Amino acid sequence: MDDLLSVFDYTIEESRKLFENITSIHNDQNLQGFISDIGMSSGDYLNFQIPDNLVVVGDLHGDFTTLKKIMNEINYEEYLRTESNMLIFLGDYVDRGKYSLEVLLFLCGIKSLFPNNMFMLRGNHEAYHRFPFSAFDFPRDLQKRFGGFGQTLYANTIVPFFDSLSSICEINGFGLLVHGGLPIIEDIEFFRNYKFRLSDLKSDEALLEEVLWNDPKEFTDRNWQASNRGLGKYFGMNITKNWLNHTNTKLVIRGHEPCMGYKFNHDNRVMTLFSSKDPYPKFESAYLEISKKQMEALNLTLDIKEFVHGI
Ligand SMILES: [Mn+2]
Repeated sequence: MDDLLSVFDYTIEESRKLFENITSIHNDQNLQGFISDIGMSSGDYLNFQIPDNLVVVGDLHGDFTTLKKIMNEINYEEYLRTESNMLIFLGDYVDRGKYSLEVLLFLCGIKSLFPNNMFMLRGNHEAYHRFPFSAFDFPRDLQKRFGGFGQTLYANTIVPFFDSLSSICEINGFGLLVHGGLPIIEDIEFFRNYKFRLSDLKSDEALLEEVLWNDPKEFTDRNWQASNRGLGKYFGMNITKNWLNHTNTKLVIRGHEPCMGYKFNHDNRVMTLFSSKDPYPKFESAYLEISKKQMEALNLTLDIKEFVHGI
């Protein structure tokens, strides 16, 4: 665990090198297609068979303390040494908490050691340069700490790193992992080639915005509604049912909304995980840890909350 804390001593140059290294790992993986025996990457879309074990962590928002606790609890080095164990983060690494840079550097450090079974998905806070919003302080934090070098680090190194992150991960027979939620798909023709459509969200900004910004809502009279957030939409139960029926998945696991660690929508078919505590004193944080057997046995009554750990 000492390694974990060394990110606090990184120079700006060491930080730049680590980000660039991970950006090139992501770009190689996206080009290469296959990541491991159980997975492939196609740009923004990752696709895996059910791994032996799966850990999913929700929004972190610069909360290094909670990240450290979760990594200690799962014993991440031991866990990731087995390549069929997967660790997936749902995005929103920066802003609000005190340690945005350290959270990013630590996650990049894990990725450099375990490139094939640790994945960071993109959150809306990793796409500010595409969809700007007011509560975005990260570049200002970097500028305060490092002056003009901080601005350069953000613009020249961190933005390309953010652009190299995939946005969607589908685990066949189990679930869809994404930061915000399901896009509003009402024409089922979409599902004929949905994997292809999801593989290049960077050139489909409307779809990317929804994936990063949408939230589930309990509608009975409509499929969707504009979001109060100003970006993205609220997606209703019909959108969820449609998606799950036309893909080989049982549920959606997403972050994006503060809650008491986790919450369910749409008859337990949409699970929200939130893993940030320090910047959100009124909420709780949690992560998911589930085995292959448990994923395979999961039925529609969804006993998945047994596998959620408060932290
Ligand atoms: Mn978010």
